[in-house]
Amino acid sequence: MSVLKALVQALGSGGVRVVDLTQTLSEDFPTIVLPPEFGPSAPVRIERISRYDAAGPAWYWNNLSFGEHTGTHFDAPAHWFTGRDRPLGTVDTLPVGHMVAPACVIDCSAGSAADDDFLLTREMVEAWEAEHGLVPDGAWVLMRSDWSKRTGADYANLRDDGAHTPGPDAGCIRWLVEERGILGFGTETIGTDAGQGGHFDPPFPAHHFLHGAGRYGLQCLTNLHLLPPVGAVLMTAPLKVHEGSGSPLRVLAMVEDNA
Ligand code: 23J
Ligand code: MN
Repeated sequence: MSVLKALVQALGSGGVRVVDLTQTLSEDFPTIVLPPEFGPSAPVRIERISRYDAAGPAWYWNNLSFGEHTGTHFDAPAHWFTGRDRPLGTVDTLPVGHMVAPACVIDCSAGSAADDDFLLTREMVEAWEAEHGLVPDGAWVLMRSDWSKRTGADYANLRDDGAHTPGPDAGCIRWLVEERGILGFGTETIGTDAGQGGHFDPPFPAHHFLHGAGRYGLQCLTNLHLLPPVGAVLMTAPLKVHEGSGSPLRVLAMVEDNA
């Protein structure tokens, strides 16, 4: 049987399920907060045009506005200075073949529950590999922190000295990019970098190394606890915005029940 016929059949029978890894884009979902000397991201705004009323008796629609890096969103290589000269580095030019790719899920939920500043290290990924096999070339690595289960101020977790959220350390993300050839790195938190990543060397190492190598980021993911450590396939198509550095998107995972 053809691969696509088999897939359609498995989707119909429930052998393959589609899991939504996307947070609802709403006005109260937290937006990244940078130090005040930097330009701020606009928040999400959903402005009613009409809803079966005088402004439109038979139709409902809204005007949307938001920063490119709001809600569950995609970071393109051009987002960071290290990726500024990458060919096909903006969301309108990305190779669409990269938008369907396998995912490895590393469970950091226990460490993240014990320490808001938990850092994923190369050694932890190597321990994961000893159990599940090497991270394959061209895969997403998703850091499960269960951060998506937090609500309100606990999600951004801002203190006087900035955000306190988990992420990869510099050596880990560099190694994943250079030695494992990952397609990208995804988190449940507001950044692909830890909340304190601006103080790392180099600053924001996930942005630095991923985008410098033409790789991608995903942030504000949810439902990572529903994915197996290996075997899920992600569909990640950002909006085709002219020269966009990233965009909110729907992130879907296909998961095989008896994988
Ligand atoms: C701009 C500046 C620093 C960071 C970010 C954006 C993000 O985390 C993002 O959403 O890409 S760290
Ligand atoms: Mn971003």
